[in-house]
Amino acid sequence: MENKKKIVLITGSTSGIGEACAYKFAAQGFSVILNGRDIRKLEALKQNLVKKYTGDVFLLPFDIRDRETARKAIRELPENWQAISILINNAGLVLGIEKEFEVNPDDWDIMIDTNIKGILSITRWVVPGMIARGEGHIINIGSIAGDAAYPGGSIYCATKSAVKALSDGLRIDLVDTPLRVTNIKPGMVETHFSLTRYRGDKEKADAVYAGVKPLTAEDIAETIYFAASAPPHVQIAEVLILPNQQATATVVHRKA
Ligand code: 8X3
Repeated sequence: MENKKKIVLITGSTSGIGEACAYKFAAQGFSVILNGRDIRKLEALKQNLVKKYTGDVFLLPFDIRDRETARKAIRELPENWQAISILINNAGLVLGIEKEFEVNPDDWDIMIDTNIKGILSITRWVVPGMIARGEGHIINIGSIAGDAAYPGGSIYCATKSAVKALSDGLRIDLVDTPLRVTNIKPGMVETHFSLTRYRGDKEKADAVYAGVKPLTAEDIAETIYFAASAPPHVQIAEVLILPNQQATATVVHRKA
């Protein structure tokens, strides 16, 4: 059966911004391809989406660091799932707050391979099809961390700086096509982000948001949907989105 609805592929969709995008786009009538590492979480998300929106959901369970699996998974999508209109490169993470010269090299690899090479490989396998179909929008989740380094964030900030360069470079490479590229740069968003950074230490993770009303994953999904639903001649290149109490990555007003 031909898939008539527009298709969105979301990486890292089992939590946070990715999961909020899955709900938002399914609610708007999109067919959704969900990528993530945890098959049980993907199945649960699929069930909820189908129940709530009777939507079409296809699961792509793999780690985006696994380039060959990513290539095969995209290439072997069923025919009615191949015409991806929107790619949301969301999967990404931060580990630790050590100084640059103290970070465990294994953590460099996890952050660089996920946040940079993961985006590169999914983009590499999805964009040629978009060009052939003459339609597509690549939405990368960058960060305020890509605008300037901050203490304890050296490697993560470098990866998000790379996301900006990759988004700008891709926009240049696609300027003679109908495709669009958007870099979404959130500040503080309350998701698993800080819990992962502090390796499960909830007290430290909660302290990041103390006295602040942070953004929610849903706030970011709304912004992403706004960029995705803009008229075809409008390319929202970048959005820096912060809580009202945040001015820069390090200037935050905390209420007692
Ligand atoms: C998330 C924002 O400032 O915590 O990317 O790095 S920040």
